[in-house]
Amino acid sequence: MNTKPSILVARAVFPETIAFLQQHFDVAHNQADEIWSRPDLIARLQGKAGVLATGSERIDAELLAACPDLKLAANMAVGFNNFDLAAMTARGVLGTNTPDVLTETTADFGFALLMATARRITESEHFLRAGQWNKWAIDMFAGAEVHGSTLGILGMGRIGQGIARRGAHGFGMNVVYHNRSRLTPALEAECKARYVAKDELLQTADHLVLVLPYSAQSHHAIGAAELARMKPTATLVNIARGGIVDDVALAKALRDKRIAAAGLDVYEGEPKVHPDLLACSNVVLTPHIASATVPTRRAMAQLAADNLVGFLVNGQPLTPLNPEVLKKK
Ligand code: 8YV
Repeated sequence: MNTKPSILVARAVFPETIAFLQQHFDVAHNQADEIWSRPDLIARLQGKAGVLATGSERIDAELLAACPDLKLAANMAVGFNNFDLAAMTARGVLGTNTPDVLTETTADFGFALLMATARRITESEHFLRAGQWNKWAIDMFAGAEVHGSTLGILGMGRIGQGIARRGAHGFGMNVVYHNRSRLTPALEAECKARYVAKDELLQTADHLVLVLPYSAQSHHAIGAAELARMKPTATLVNIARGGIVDDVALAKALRDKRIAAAGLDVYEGEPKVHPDLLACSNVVLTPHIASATVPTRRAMAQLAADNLVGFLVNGQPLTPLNPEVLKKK
């Protein structure tokens, strides 16, 4: 008789992750990486104690009511705005995420996007590929300075701190940040970062990087009013979540040269990208790949799998988001 708990892996993962999970669970998976409708997902979750989810699966009150056997949703992401954590806690369903393992990789990408944006790398490559490069020109793709400039960071968690360290120590940047709470003096010193009010951040940053979690409070934290406060020479980089920036307002600011350029890895309503952004040449657009290196994606998948085994087999998750659920048991 099979006594293993049943779980669902909602998206394609590395084959070794499936093999690892199969040692402990009866595993239904989606190695074909089909896009399931919500009713499909709910149907496949019937009788499942756990789900390995990605940012694409919304776990909310309606889904939980329809999936009464579910005890754990293990997100393969550090962000968890696809979870209604209050609804999960109310139903005694645990949520876990994958912090730490992606911090440095994501900070690397944030910096890469900042550099590509400030130095107009993709825009100039498109020009070259289009056969338009026929002479040198003094101002050809002249961009903004990175070294020695002022780096602004909105949201100063682990990834924000990684970007601050890169900017301060690698590029001699003057780092200012704004966050819900201030870092300890020791961390501020390590990151060489100075806490400022949001308005000062907007006004002083030459490059503003967004690394804050998405919530109702951070929805459109950067809209027309905020963009109007920024320097006309500034660049804006979003590696956090779509919805933190008002994409329509940003496209207008880019069109009107209210700011110089933007680098975006995340979008409102992704994978759709607003056509107004697609029409702008002064924006670098990447498809939500900030954590995408093979070692990091392996580490994220393993941590999500370890959370499934840790909780459903041993009662001990590694990175719980609502640990109050554990106390209730
Ligand atoms: C994920 C992310 O690739 O960790 C996060 O929060 O945004 C990315 O690393 C994405 O959410 C898929 O789960």
